[in-house]
Amino acid sequence: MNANIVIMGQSGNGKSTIVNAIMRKEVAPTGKGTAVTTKNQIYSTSYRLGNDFWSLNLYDTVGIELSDKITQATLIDIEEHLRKSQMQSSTFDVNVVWFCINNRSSRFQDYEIDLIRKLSYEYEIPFVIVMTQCLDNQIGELEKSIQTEMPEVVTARILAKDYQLRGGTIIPAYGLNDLLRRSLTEYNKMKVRVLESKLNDLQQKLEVSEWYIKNYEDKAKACIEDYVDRAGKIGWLPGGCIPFVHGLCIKMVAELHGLYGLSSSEDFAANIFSHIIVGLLATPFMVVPILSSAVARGYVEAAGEQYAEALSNAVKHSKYSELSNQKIMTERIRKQLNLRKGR
Ligand SMILES: Nc1nc2c(ncn2[C@@H]2O[C@H](COP(=O)(O)OP(=O)(O)OP(=O)(O)O)[C@@H](O)[C@H]2O)c(=O)[nH]1
Ligand SMILES: [Mg+2]
Repeated sequence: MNANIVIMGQSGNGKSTIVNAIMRKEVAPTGKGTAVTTKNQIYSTSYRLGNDFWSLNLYDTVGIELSDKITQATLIDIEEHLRKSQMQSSTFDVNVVWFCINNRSSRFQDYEIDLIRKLSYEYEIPFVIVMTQCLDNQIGELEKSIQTEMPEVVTARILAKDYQLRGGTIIPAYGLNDLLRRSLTEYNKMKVRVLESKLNDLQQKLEVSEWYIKNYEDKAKACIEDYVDRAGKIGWLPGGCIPFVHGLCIKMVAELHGLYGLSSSEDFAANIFSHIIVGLLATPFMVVPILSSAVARGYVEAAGEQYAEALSNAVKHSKYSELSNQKIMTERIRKQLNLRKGR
């Protein structure tokens, strides 16, 4: 089984040190100062995990820095590498990115979040955020905020090489084997997390689709027909029974809301109905003192159709994520109804 691990992150946070620790040899240059690694490079080795032997390809990359030409070139290279790894992979292969962040740095840069999102969404490759140079195993503020910002991404803490404190005390390296084991064995779980979060994100961004609206419209039509039938059964009514027809319309409006997946109470429907629909359709009522069955039917039908059309248009101009926001949706429906008033 193969595992392609891309090790990336800002300069100096210990990417090459990780490579050397896994290779058990000083193959990659490391050191203080910026940009020690000047070229992206693959190091291959084999690694035993239980009864399995993995052939590891570690891709040590040039440190990324904000608005740097080298960064652009590095990113293009990394993207190319990810694309190739994806294409050449068998189903059992692991492709994972270890995004290194120095545990001692104070914050996670916005561009780093964007980069992780972009690369993981584009290539569907799981990311592990590796907190490097962790002298103790306590979760810090930085790691907590990363977990909040990107709950789909796994974080890990490591010290890739023994660390000597000023007094001479040595903190032994830890975490790297665990990181490897998790990356290799929990890979499929991580992948599912990436896909789920991608789907969720897409849904948030997506405009409500045509077929979804069509489905609403069909249901709305049936609902309106039902209310029109009920209105038809009223028979001859004196003008004083107009509130009864209004009551029917309010119930219909509330039901239409429900059918469009929007929340609403009858109070809300009454409010929107009396303020807007009555303004649209009041004229026939005012001139016909005795309500015939046909007039009642016509009234309910017109109100229902106008309202359903306004709902459809409001939903059409919304994103999935907005449908549950009553405030936004009410505003949109009002706008649509007001447009009809002018017609
Ligand atoms: N003791 C100890 N030193 C570390 C560790 N990680 C990084 N360092 C030190 O930090 C410095 C930078 O580490 P590198 O591995 O060269 O960092 P890099 O991310 O490859 O840096 P660039 O190649 O410039 O992007 C070196 O002096 C390392 O020895 C660690 O886990 N333990
Ligand atoms: Mg390096």
